[in-house]
Amino acid sequence: MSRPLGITVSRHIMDNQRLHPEATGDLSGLLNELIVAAKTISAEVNMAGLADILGMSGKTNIQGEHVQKLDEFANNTIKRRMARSGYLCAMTSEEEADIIPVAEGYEGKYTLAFDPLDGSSNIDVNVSIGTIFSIHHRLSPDGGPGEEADLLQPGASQVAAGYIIYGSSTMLVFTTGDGVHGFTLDPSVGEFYLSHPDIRIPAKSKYYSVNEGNTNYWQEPVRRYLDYLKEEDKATGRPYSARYIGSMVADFHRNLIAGGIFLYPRDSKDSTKPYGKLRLLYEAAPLAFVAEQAGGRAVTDDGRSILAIKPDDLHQRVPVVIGGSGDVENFLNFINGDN
Ligand code: AHM
Ligand code: MG
Repeated sequence: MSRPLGITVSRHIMDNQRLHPEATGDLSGLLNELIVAAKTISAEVNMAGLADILGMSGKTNIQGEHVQKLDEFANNTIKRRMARSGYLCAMTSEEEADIIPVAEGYEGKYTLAFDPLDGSSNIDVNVSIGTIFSIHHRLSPDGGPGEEADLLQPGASQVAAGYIIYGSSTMLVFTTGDGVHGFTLDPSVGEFYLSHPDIRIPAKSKYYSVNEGNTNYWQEPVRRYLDYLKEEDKATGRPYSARYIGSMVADFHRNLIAGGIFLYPRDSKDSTKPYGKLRLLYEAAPLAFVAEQAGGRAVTDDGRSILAIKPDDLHQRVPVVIGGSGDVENFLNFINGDN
């Protein structure tokens, strides 16, 4: 069977670099390293069920190697590959409490925040999971190791962000600030090909994604908004439909392509605290950047722009409302008391 001569992700990255004569190639190099890590994780995710069987004891696989938990494997794969890439000065991961240093002598000018395998409750049940990443320029002078302050930057200053979804196929979706592009992995040749150029999230949809089991913990305007979604729409004669996978990457990806709004509101009644479950640096901010680059919006459950929030902590949580511009606008009408 002959293969289509598609645009590979490396070609896309190089073409993009040519549009920026001032570029040194470091960002392109960084993205390419990350893509190699993603392919490694994708291969392991696809082997997940099998590795368990082959491992039997849960300790060793057929090659006699240690069988790691997938999220641990994903974390180590990214951390080890990126530590000697020469492009980063520091990293932070959902799996690690402290800042992750890079190897001495390999310090570069960017930082990386990542969630190695988001949707961990879905790992063992064969449901889509994903890796999320966020890249910033370092703030400290080039040369030595990075500091926590280099990572604690608002989402608005991200240089690139995106995710890899391990679903019925593996897809990479990312932005460097010039729109959002999606690439599908052809596993037989190990290449990501451009499959979804210039993705635009539909402004208004008929779908919402939220864990409604938490309804009683939400603030009143959020509850009223959910009631509204379940009312019959005058135009269609139908209410919104619920779609909740429980992996943010998968829920977000579905909404990005098909339209929809995703919510993870705070589950505290204390409106002075920015609670919620999702983490700002490596879950909310990167997906907010992707959403806004695709024409959508991302706000907190009290209407603040997610990209504008300056983090105080590497693992800070933030309530998230993210989706098409019209859908989020509608949500804001409830928060602002216009509905
Ligand atoms: P994780 O990073 O530990 O996997 O947790 C984040 C995940 C998101 O992917 C998802 O949106 C959310 O947790 C689901 O939470 P819940 O089970 O409370 O609905
Ligand atoms: Mg996560």
